Amino acid sequence: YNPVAGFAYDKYNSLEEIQTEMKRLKKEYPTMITLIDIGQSHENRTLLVMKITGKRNPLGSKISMWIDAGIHAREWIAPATAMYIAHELLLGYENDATVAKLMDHIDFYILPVMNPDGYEYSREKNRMWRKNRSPAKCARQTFSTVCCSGVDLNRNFDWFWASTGSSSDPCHDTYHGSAAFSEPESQAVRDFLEQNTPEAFISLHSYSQMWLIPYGHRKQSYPQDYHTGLRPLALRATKALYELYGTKYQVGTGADLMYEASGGSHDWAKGQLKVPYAYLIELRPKNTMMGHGFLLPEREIVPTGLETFESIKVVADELVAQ
Ligand code: ING
Ligand code: ZN
Repeated sequence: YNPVAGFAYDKYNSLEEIQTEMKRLKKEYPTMITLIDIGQSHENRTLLVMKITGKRNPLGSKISMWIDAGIHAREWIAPATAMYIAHELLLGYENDATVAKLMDHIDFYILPVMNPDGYEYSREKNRMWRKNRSPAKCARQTFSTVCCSGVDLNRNFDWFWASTGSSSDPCHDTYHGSAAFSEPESQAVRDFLEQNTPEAFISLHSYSQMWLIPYGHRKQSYPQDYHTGLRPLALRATKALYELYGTKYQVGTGADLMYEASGGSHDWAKGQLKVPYAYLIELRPKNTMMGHGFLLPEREIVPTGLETFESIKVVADELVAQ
């Protein structure tokens, strides 16, 4: 964080820089922002949610949209995009009547870094780290014992937990944990969302340029409103995204487009919490870029933020229209 220049929205920032900026925004927009501490990580970092809302409240009781990012440590574009969305909302309230209207009707809850320990570990120790930093668990092998840390938080939610595309081996990148919601980070998100269930739930990941709809745990498994609600809205959202810079997104379930994987937060949000619109967005880039899919250049942060914001507005608009 540069005290003179301020927060760099076009750079990858540390957790501390991100949370310092959230506190600064709260000072700048005291009536529009509430900071909510929803829990701690294994290593006692704060899971800090920023509630952003308009100053006028035409509906009385508001609808809400949840956006989380950084559930996977190495997907750095996700926290950067979450911060950019917050920035666009706050600036838009003064300068853009469409954004102002959305904010007067909707409470936006943004958790920019859901896995703060993993995020810092990927910055300091291992750029390709994916999981959280839960203390090492040991597994006996034929001639030795191997101990590994970390649980894949996007396999730790209670939706067909431990059934597909996840591992019971603590050394694997998709280790699902010892039980559903075994981790403080997933528990905190569950507890908060059970008390504050939103009308839309969006989890930001990278990479692949895909807009994923529940359910991801099995091929050809869809909520009953998949064809009437979830998919048509996803197509409209990705069309708006495309119109800004021509960035193409595929739309479908993770199981149909990639692989089956159970315990995902978007599946749990739809299946268990009954959030009407639950999605997982795989941001830029499209391809591995010769093994560097997670290393999206910083010059793409702002364009990714802007095009993603176009799609978020479509979802928000649908909530208001209903
Ligand atoms: N991708 C998601 C993952 O958790 C996913 C996508 C979810 C695919 C559920 C299929 C089913 O594996 C990332 N970014 O890890
Ligand atoms: Zn991910």
